Amino acid sequence: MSTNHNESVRSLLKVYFIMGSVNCRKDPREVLTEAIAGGITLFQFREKGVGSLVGKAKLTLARELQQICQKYHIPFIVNDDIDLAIAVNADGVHVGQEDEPASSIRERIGSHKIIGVSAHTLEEAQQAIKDGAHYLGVGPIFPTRSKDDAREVLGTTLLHELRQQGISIPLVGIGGISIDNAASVIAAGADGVSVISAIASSNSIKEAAAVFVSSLNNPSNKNIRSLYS
Ligand code: TZP
Ligand code: MG
Repeated sequence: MSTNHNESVRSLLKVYFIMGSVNCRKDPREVLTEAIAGGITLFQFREKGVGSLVGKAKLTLARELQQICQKYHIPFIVNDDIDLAIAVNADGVHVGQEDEPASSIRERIGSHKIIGVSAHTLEEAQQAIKDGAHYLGVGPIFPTRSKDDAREVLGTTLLHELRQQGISIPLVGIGGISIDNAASVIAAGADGVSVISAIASSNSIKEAAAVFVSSLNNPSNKNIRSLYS
């Protein structure tokens, strides 16, 4: 896919679903298929944490999830594992501050692939932009149980600050985002929300995704708490 246009990445970030096998209460293939049916706009394969798949099993799941994404024209992003992204010819990668800089990743994966970088400060954001990131993931916005080594909770302050400083790159908020607080993330300046558990742990994956989509398209929509009980 072409990433020459900031705007195409911006619209892909709206409801950015992230998961790996450990985040799923049922078959990840089913979870992804239902989330796509609910209207997610982008998918990131993040196979991390205790009990996560490695080696061939990880590669196989990546390929299967990628095929589902391809069938429904949802770009497939790989978290951290650049070699895996290259092996499967993913649409892009997402990396953290501990990982390789975007500039050297671009040389390895090619200029037409999406590169997302996590940023926790203004300085990290400015550096990632210099290095050629297409979008920034900002968080954790709220407390999260989905990341063992999560940094300090930021609230929506950094999103505001980045926009106030004139940063116009696509931004997505991450960490503890639910239907109840998603609108505040957008109001602070994000183009979309990255979500693991509020979709993957829902009793009804498709409806959960659809509620995010409709609430972000129409922030006055009522929340549907029953999906998470
Ligand atoms: N990076 C910052 S917070 C987080 C990641 C990967 C986890 C987000 O998961 P959840 O369940 O949506 O809080
Ligand atoms: Mg990382």
